[in-house]
Amino acid sequence: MATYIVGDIQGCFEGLQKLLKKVDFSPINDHLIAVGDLIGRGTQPLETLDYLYSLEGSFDTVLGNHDLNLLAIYAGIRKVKPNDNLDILLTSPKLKIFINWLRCKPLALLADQNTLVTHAGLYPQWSVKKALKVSHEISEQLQSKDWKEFLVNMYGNEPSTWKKSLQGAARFRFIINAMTRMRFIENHNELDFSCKTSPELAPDNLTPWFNVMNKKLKTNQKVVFGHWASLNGDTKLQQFCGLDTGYVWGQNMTMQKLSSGEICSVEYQDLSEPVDI
Ligand SMILES: [Mn+2]
Repeated sequence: MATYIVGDIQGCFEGLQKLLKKVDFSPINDHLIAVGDLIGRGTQPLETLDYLYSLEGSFDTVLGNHDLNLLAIYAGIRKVKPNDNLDILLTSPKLKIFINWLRCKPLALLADQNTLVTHAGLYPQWSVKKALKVSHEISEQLQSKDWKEFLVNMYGNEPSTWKKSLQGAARFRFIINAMTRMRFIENHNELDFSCKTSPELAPDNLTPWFNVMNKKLKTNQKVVFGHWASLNGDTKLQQFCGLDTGYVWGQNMTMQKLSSGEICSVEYQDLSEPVDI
């Protein structure tokens, strides 16, 4: 039995299948964990959710910004954009099943005792335990009967800094932003959402979240995350493993075997291009 953690799938079902085949994934014996953004921009969101849902107890995921966006579209809060490529999913009779299934997924989970999985990463002022605790606060809201009203207040970039005293919509918004949208930190603890480049190309005042000292993270703990395609998985630090390698942008889809840390990738193949025979 092996556990694999897969980077952003973003509705790229063919890529996911190629990757699972490459590691000889067995839904009966193995376990798959996703870093979120199961759908979003890729052309096969329905096939992707259908397959992952069918894995039942062999699959876990955290929620990414695109997954939350789907919930917001379903709730009537967000309008669907053409490049979301969600039409086929939004008109599926199975949509409600997938929505209720996603509402039960957390923002953070433990893949093993020392490995935290979140979509964007771990806010430098939080311990692993704290991330799990605040993730639970959001799950309570997403699973409540008022979940649609809750999502109305999800969008926005403020507050940019965590305070224990944050309450209500501001508190929830910060938690969701830190877990699903974070890349760079400014002035030690402020979330920045303006920059999406690789760290090398970023302005000097911005620091990747994993390069900000986290005094609460123990040396034997690891964080596995996605979301940041232009980082291409390269944190240069053993403790932080980025798995979004931009498959939906024509690059690679990447998976890590949890027990060994071994990385496996497949390259994007444009299915609309003619194949040489
Ligand atoms: Mn994302």
